[in-house]
Amino acid sequence: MTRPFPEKFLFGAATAAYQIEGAAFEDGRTASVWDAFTRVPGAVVNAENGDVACDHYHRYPQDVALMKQLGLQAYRFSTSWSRVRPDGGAVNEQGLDFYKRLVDELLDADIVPWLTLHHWDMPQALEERGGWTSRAVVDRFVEYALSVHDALGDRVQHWTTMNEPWCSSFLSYTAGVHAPGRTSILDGLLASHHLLLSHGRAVQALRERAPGLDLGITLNLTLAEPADPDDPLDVDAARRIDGQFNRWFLDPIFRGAYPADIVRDIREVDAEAVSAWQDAVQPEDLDAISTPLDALGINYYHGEMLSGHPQPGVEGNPHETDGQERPTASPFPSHEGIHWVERGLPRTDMDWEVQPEGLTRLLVQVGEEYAPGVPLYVTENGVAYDDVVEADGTVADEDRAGFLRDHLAATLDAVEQGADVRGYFYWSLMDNFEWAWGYAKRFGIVRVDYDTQERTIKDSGREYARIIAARAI
Ligand code: IFM
Repeated sequence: MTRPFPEKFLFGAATAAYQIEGAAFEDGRTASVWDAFTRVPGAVVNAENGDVACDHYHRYPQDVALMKQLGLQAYRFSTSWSRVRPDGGAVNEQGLDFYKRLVDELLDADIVPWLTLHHWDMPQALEERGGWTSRAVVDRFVEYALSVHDALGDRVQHWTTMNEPWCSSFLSYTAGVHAPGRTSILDGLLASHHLLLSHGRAVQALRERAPGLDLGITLNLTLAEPADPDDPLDVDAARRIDGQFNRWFLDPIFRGAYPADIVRDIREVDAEAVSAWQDAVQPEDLDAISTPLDALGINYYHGEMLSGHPQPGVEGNPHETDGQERPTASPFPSHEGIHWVERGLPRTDMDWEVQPEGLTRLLVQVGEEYAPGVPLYVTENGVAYDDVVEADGTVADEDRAGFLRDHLAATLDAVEQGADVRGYFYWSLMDNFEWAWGYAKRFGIVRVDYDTQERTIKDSGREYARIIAARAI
């Protein structure tokens, strides 16, 4: 029996500027934090970088044609701050022209452009002035947002301020796993606050200028479950991960306050950092951060099971990457006594568990507890597997096709349980630069041969095209 999707449900795919564009120093673009970080020895597998990536900057017409061939209704992409405002300074018209050409191409193909302003690639010049730990960056971000709106506001309806601020704060400034590679609890806390404040201020500025836009943010969320719901230590471990990963962002955005239990936990670890962070949070900041939204994007890759008891044979956690050879730290300021449990689920090439029903529960819970009345979108969900290219050039990735089907079905389950989910974007349209992993991990439904830049639609892409055409699973 096939199950239909709601009439207006949007099927799309997602990418991000640094991961696909290449042309890193063309037409006026200058370095972003990722151009700098990829030059740090041991930061990225095989010392790879996004200088060329998928060469999308030059090949975007071909890529939009592929989207059309797949039947995609929407395309989620990000603009590069360093292209639009090199070094965080004056507007670079040549940089904006690229996005005008891309959006025109999408609209000509009847594909809805879904624009993200920050997918982690802040100009390096701003990082050298403090980066996200500096309050001054908030005004720079709002200026940047408005200049992108100047160029595209007449043609783009859906605007996302930030992609996954947990990654651009704690993974980047506390764990040192992502650019700029700092390992400080205070820096992570400050970065998270300034990312959220920039989000809120940008929403206010864009809404004041153009009241009809759809404005939102994309958060990466997890489903943190205690191994034994009757064991207080397990319950507490799950509370702490849910708090540091999900609620640290959901609470200020939807409730206007940081979660007090997590502030208390982090104070136990680093009281000075918490005091300095509290000094940086001004009373009116939370009003801006909790400005009402038109959409919430949720990125879901996996859930996790936590325990307060040591788990022999289980090391690390699914939020760290072992792609790096340089020193890194835990992204969770309060991590002592938290243990991840091996529960026997299948795993991806990133070593992440495959748990589609977790997506259903997450969507229903977040919709009910945080965002009643706010449309939800799955803005990323996808999987890296080690693809095999057949002699005829095809990629028979039945594992990825299965992952896609199962997660689309899980999304539909959430809709049927009352969650207001309006769309799904597969990550990613094409194989690309997977941050600390370089090109070693392939998430695409389109294969990219990085030697020739040839694109090949994988079997998973064909499966997605069939589902989109049928609007049913
Ligand atoms: O590639 C990333 C993307 O940039 C942000 N979300 C997770 C993806 C897979 O790791």
